[in-house]
Amino acid sequence: SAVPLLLDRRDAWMEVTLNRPERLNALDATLHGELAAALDMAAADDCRAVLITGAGRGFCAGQDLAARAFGDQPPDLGASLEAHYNPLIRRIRALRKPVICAVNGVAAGAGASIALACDIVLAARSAKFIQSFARIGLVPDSGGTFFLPRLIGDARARALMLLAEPLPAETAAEWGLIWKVVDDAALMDTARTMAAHLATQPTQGLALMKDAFDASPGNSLDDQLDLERDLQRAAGRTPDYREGVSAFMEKRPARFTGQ
Ligand code: T3D
Repeated sequence: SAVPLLLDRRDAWMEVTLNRPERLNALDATLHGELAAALDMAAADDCRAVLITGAGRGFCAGQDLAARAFGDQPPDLGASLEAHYNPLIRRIRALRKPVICAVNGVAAGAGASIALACDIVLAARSAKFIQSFARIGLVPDSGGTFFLPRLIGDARARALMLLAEPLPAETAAEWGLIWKVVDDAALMDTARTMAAHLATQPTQGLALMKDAFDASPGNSLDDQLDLERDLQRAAGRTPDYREGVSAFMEKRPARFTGQ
């Protein structure tokens, strides 16, 4: 399709749609460029939540392998990760607002890793997650070997990656890989309702919460307690905290500004 990425600014949140449906939204250099620009825009914009999804029957089939047909020289995939995949994952993780992923269909290779990098993953009941790297002789990338064992444990993560077997969305939810499975027809409504809700919430506090989760895997309990102290100090200084307490005391809904 002509436009490989669709960007839709809704009320207070942004919807990003991978749009190469004929290739199951596989990533080529152009799509990578557009995705980077879109995420930079989402970061700079005053929107308060981001929703990432895919057009058509797939979410994302990872690297576009048609762009990898090589002659005498093998491509430098390290350079590709440096240039595209690592910055993409870092951009998603660095967003100071909640990121929802609506996995509308198959998520394979780096496509699965992109979903796992998001804060809350919803998947259509028909969706599948495939750690397809082993099928083509590669290693999982885009943070897959970081996220997967942390989410579902080493035994399941290793087997999924070594076997490259598809994991149905229902099992992914049972295992704690994702937040919830939703009927296919209800996926986008559910995801958009969630994005709209999160966009009314105390955005700074949510961003600080993400900082706590990001640091947790590498921290001792003592370090994490110290970090929670620092983050809580910052949260306690936000106008939204003041509003949250006032609203509670006045028995009315809070009107958070995201500040
Ligand atoms: O290279 C680097 O920079 C290193 C970074 C690597 C990161 C990675 O993501 S490596 C992993 C790359 N991805 C894959 O290996 C997945 C390849 N795709 C598949 O295995 C299958 O397509 C799926 C299991 C995802 C879905 O299968 P199915 O049967 O539902 O669909 P299909 O018929 O295979 O695909 C539909 C079309 O999309 C088809 O085109 P056609 O025949 O209708 O013209 C297929 O070729 C195309 N397509 C699907 N995935 C890719 C793709 N074209 C290019 N690249 C793809 N990754």
